[in-house]
Amino acid sequence: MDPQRHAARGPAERGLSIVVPAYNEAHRLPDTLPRLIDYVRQLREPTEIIVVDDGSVDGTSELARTLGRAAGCLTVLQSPENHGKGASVRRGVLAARHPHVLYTDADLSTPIEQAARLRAALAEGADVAIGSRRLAQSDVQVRQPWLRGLAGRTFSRFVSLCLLPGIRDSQCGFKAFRREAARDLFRRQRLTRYSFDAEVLWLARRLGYRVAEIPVVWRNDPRSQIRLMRDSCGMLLDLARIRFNCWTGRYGLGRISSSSAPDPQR
Ligand SMILES: Nc1nc2c(ncn2[C@@H]2O[C@H](COP(=O)(O)OP(=O)(O)O)[C@@H](O)[C@H]2O)c(=O)[nH]1
Ligand SMILES: [Mg+2]
Repeated sequence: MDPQRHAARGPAERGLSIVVPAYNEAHRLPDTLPRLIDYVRQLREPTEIIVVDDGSVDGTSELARTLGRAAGCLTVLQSPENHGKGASVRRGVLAARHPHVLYTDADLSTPIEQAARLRAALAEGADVAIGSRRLAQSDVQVRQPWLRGLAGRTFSRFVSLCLLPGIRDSQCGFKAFRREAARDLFRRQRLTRYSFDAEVLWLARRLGYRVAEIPVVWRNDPRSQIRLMRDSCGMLLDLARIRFNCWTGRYGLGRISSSSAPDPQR
């Protein structure tokens, strides 16, 4: 592993890109975007907000442009068709310009102020810092409905058993990356729907990036777009796809140099 890559990082890394995947979010953006814009204004460092509209049919893009016009820090990337949350996060992350890249769900179930916790972990040497609802210090103030919560916990446990030992919550929609790590990981990403988080974290470990799981606040917004039965089955199939993609060389892992090989301690 390259020690330079993991050295503590200082003020050179000022600058934050916030990516918001948005599928039919016209009902939530009037609350979400002003909160994000207020937050980035307070930071006093280079910032941008990238809304990725994934083929919405409710005027999400137009509304985002209107809400962001005065702020001058908001970009809207619009896809004509729906490609999935994973595809949209990828598009936003690859367009990001600042050294810290964070993605958040449009409902801000994790308040954006929690970004400071993830960025502190990046500043201390992590390449990837993931929000978690399942650590002792996590503060879940409004829970998901019990069936949705049970499905989420079961999936996370399954991911932890099969792919990501030691990671308690792979699915929280609030994650931050150092930009170079993000570009490397999201260029390799293949899954376009909800399991992309697990895929990106699995790739991060395989490539020797340092992943930190950080407790965050969570206030669930009940207006979920996930369709439990359909999406749960698809997500389980996706986990098998990660193994398949690995065997068939689709992640380009054969090109990992010995200096970036996975750390067997993790
Ligand atoms: N781009 C994209 N985003 C999606 C899609 N489905 C959901 N999202 C986004 O994913 C995020 C999480 O969705 P949400 O409904 O809050 O899911 P939950 O809280 O996990 O039940 C939101 O920002 C949605 O707009 C999709 O098909 N494409
Ligand atoms: Mg949500």
